[in-house]
Amino acid sequence: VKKAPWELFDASTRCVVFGMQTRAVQSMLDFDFMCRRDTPSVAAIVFPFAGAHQHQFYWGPSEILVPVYPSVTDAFRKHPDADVLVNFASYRSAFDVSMEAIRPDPPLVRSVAIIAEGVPERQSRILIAEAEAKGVALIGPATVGGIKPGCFRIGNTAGMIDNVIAAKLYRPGCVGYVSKSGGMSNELNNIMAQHADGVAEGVAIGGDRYPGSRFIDHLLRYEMNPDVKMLVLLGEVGGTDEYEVAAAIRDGRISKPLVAWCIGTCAKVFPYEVQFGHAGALANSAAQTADAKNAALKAAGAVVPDNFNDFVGCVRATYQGLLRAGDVKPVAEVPPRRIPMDFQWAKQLGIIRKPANFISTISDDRGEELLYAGLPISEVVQRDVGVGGVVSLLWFKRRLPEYASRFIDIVLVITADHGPAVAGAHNTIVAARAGKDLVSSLASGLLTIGPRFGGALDGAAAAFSTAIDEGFTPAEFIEDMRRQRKLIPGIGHKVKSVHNPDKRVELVKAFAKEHFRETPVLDFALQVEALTVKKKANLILNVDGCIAACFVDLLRSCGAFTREEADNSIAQGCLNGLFVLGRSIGLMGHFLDQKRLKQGLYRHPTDDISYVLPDVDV
Ligand code: Q5B
Repeated sequence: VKKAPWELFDASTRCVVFGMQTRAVQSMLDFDFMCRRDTPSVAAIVFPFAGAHQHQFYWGPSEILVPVYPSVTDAFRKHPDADVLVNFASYRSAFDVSMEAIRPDPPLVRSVAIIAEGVPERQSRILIAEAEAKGVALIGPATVGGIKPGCFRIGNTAGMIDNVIAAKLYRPGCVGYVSKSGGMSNELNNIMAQHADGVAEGVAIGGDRYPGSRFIDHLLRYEMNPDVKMLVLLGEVGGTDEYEVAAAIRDGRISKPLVAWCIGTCAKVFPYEVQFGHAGALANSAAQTADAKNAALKAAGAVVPDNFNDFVGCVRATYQGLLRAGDVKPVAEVPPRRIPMDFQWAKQLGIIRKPANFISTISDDRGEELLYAGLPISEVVQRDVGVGGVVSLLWFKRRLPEYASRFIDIVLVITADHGPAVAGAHNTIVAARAGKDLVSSLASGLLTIGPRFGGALDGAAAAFSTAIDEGFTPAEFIEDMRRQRKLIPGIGHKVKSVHNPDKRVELVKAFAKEHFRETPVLDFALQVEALTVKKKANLILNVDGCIAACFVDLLRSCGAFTREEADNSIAQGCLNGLFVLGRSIGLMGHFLDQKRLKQGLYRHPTDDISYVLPDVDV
């Protein structure tokens, strides 16, 4: 599409955005929709770190897909209607990315906006020379870009949608402005909407010492543009570009009324040269001071206030003058198309709510720091609460007394492994030798945990505590279980017995006796054991039963739980969880061991299987 020489952007302008800047792209599309553009201004995105794909965005209330390409060249070749590159590359790659669009002959673009700050000045100068040679307009580096109401918005220029609406940027006014930065542009957008009829086009050239385009370049474009009736320049201390503008007024190249102000007049109160926020905002000579430049602009015929407070009055007076002279017609107000508010933003503003599908009360990763039951992770580490402390935070949502966390640590240590022969380890080993991965082999072992192997803790806790609560004697309890034809969970072991005591059980018992306030459930379980071992020496209180009994005593007596909370936690299955957690360590050990040993597929020896088949009459 042929554009007038002063026109960088119009209502059909399409661009390619470099960088996966999804928020900026959505802002541009929202602006387009609001301005009633027919087509989205973003034709494509370039993201070198992913293959070609499509990314979903909103077009007003509906959804659209914007193609993503791995290179600038690909994107422009696929979208010949795009002639602007909005370059969000970092200062490290902004040069190469821009060059990819400018260097070809003919260039792939008519204009490039470079957002990055800190682009090396040497690279900026090469870019400027190359762009000039190819007739490509540069905006930036170190800028938000610019905006042409009703037509095109570069990236995040003009900020959030509410700001765009407040500054009436969805429809053109008659003011063409130039400034250095996004903040200064925002100020101007607002002033032009309130004290004139709004912005026709605004460009922030960027705060570097070597901007890709200068004030004069844009002001001369605006001078040629019949839709621009009034010019505004908001410069700053540093550099001499404002003198070129003054010269253009003097020699008649700029004839439209120009309101100008260079900020930084306060620099003179400092006893030394002040470097303001932008790289170029430093007066290296008397001529580069804001005062000198304001004086030169005023002398040339620009409308220059005495101070920034009067700037607004100058804008208003100049616009009113144009109105009175009939050079400007009042703008017909057209309401912008409504952009649906994003859910997240509306929620942040507190104007909508919706029931959550999930509720989590144990951890939160949304803030600056991960929280475990409200405790920042750095505190968890600093206080050295150990794995036992983390279990108490994530399982019980509270910090337990130090001895309780230590007890959990001990339980995890003693349940971590019991050799390769036990049911769970056996299955992990078989799975590992069948070529399965760590997670599958671990799962195979874990899925073996059940009421006979390692998963008797919950049952033991329920059985012993109910017996006590209901006032059974140990003998009555054993008889009751026998009558129900149930084995007592937590009693009995395949290899451990009175004659071959389980050291793990001794350790758990000793700790509980030393640290717990009281141990009624453990005492009851030991009285049961005293009776069962009379029947058979292996009917000892086993590791599951001992941990379970002690844990009920802990939850009920440590003071961190009400009785109801303690009983609920037990009923919810937290005790088997202790064995699962501890034994996972050993199961993974067995998996790694088998892999290290490069053990082949396991096949059970047939001489170890008794084949007893039914007799069938053939
Ligand atoms: N009898 C553990 O059985 C075992 C009885 C009982 C009353 C009982 C058995 C049992 C309950 C479940 C339990 C956790 C299967 C065990 C663990 C982790 C581990 C594992 C490891 C690790 C052992 C012989 C006679 C029979 C039975 C009677 C047996 N248990 N009576 N209550 N609980 N316990 N599991 O040796 O008259 O002759 O018919 O199921 O707590 O898993 O290391 O291996 O860290 O990995 O096969 O420590 O006790 O004995 O079944 O031949 O029974 O005693 O009725 O009486 P056994 P059985 P009768 S810890």
